Amino acid sequence: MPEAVHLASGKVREVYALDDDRLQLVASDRISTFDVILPTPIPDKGRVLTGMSAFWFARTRELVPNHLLELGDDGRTTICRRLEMLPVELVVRGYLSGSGWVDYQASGSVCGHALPSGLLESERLAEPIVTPATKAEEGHDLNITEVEAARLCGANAYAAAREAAIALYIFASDHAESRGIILADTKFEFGTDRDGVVTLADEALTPDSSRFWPADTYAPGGPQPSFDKQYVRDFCLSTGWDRTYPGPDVPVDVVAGTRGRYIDAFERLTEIPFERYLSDPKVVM
Ligand code: PZK
Repeated sequence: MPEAVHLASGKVREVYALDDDRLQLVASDRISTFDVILPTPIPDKGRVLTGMSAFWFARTRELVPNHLLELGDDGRTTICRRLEMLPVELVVRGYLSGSGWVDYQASGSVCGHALPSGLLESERLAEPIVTPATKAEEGHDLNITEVEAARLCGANAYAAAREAAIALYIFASDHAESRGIILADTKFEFGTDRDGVVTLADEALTPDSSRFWPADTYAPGGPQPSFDKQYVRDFCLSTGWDRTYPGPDVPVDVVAGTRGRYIDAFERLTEIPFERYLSDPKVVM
């Protein structure tokens, strides 16, 4: 293998260039809660997310072109096509939660989408909306309107990305719902390839880029528990932690419970035993 050149670090992932055309994304086992990386990793979390993302890329490749080329044998490495990234991310929201709920309460709309009055927190929307955001290097992404996003990306590229994002959300949320998981919202990043084709990139439809809620306890009118992170969030808050850096060390039982939730999400969504993924990551493709 030629030397991989480190390009960028995310909070929980690293990007390396393999050559002019290919990148390598490596997912760590780090976990963030309330936007703080905890000192204790969750074993196999990076593999779960890498495998889940590759599963969706493989199943949606006819719907939307994507950057996936190969998975590494370590299960945490994605080899992908190098694209020209669009300067915005696209969040598709099927439910009213997070910053969408905050903005709706303040203004009755979310990123320029006027919504009916009287909606509850976590309520399902009549149809999914696309709420773009600019990618902030540090701190929080800034929500923008679709008009602003079209100006930043070019109208044609933005239109293609928004249609792709909605199609992906409908496909994945239908699939997840049939397996007992609500995909409340999810963030996509797109790029253009050498021919100008808008192409799905980054990781997609994972718990780190989405809100996954257990369907069996769904109850609009308040916040919903996160399918994967709720144990670790509840533990962190139970220590009296003030949500600033550094977070608390996580005890072994909370680590094990959280790891189990990630693996449960993987197995429910893919219908592939996680042990099979570990012995051959390409089984998801
Ligand atoms: C690209 N990031 C975000 C930051 C990460 C990921 N296919 C691509 N082509 C060109 N650039 C990127 C991609 C992808 N995916 C994505 N940075 C560059 C990012 C930090 C860690 F894993």
